[in-house]
Amino acid sequence: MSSVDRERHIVQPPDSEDVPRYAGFTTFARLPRHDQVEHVDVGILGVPFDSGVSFRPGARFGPGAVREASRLLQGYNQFQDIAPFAVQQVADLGDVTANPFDIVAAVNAIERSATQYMASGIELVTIGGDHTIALPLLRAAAAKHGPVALLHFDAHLDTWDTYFGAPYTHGTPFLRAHEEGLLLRDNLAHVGIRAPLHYKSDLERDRDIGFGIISSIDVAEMGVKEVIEALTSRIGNAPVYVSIDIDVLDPSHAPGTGTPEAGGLTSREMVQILRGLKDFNIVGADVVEVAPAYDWSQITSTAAAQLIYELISLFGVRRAGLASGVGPS
Ligand SMILES: [Mn+2]
Repeated sequence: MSSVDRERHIVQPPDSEDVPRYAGFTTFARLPRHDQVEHVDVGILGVPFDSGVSFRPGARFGPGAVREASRLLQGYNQFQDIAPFAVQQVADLGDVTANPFDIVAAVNAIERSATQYMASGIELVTIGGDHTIALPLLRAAAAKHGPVALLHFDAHLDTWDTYFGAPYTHGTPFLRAHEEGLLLRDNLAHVGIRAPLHYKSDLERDRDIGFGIISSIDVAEMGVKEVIEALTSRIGNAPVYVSIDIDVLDPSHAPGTGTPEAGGLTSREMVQILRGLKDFNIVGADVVEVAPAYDWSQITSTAAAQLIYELISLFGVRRAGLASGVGPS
């Protein structure tokens, strides 16, 4: 047991020297389930829902695929010098039951579930599901923290208004979130944007909401360090929700997704950017749009599992810092 485990017992994944990582029940990173622990600091929540997609369906199978790929993860993150499963109780909360035939009912169910978890003090990292689910997750975050900053990694803006008249889709969550007053105005950033748009006015609407854009080309030209600096100056200490659409990655790094776009980030760039967010006040996060039917050899779900591991590590770095009296700068 870790020395950081002060008063209560922290249940960690089984040691891979004792139980091979391909054996046993499948939870994220072989973590305990919610009902196997007394307390949860960071919860991994699945949302198998993809009724909001505009192109290839299949992200409803994302949580299962990402959990399966996450079996290979280990307990020590050398790049953050943190043992993310030892300094905090991380558990798999299972899946939200989201109605596949009624999007509004699904959105409300996700909101209810996330709100309860957050109210009980659990920091959520959610596995999608399509990007529709970011709206109810932002509602839950804003219910606890007030309007939040948003750091959004995606090939697409996701600030469109409607599709075929439908307001709740995977291309519209952040316009809805803005309309509902869930977002701060001056602390919104997209990273990795590159997809062709419907109209030039898509960019104007996006700018009116308050978003700044770091395109995938900007990432290549600026380099990761400069991207982190730009995000730090835009978001600062505001409570920030991090939403990662796996299609931010190039299709060579994430083929298993619903709306792939050429010219994206590498998984190395994406991991490196996340590692640079140590001083951010993250209040929740998701990784969405993994659609395993289009994946090859778990390329996409392996990347998604690693990104979730980095997010859990960020919570761990902050928690370890707070425990030792060294708060975020
Ligand atoms: Mn998206």
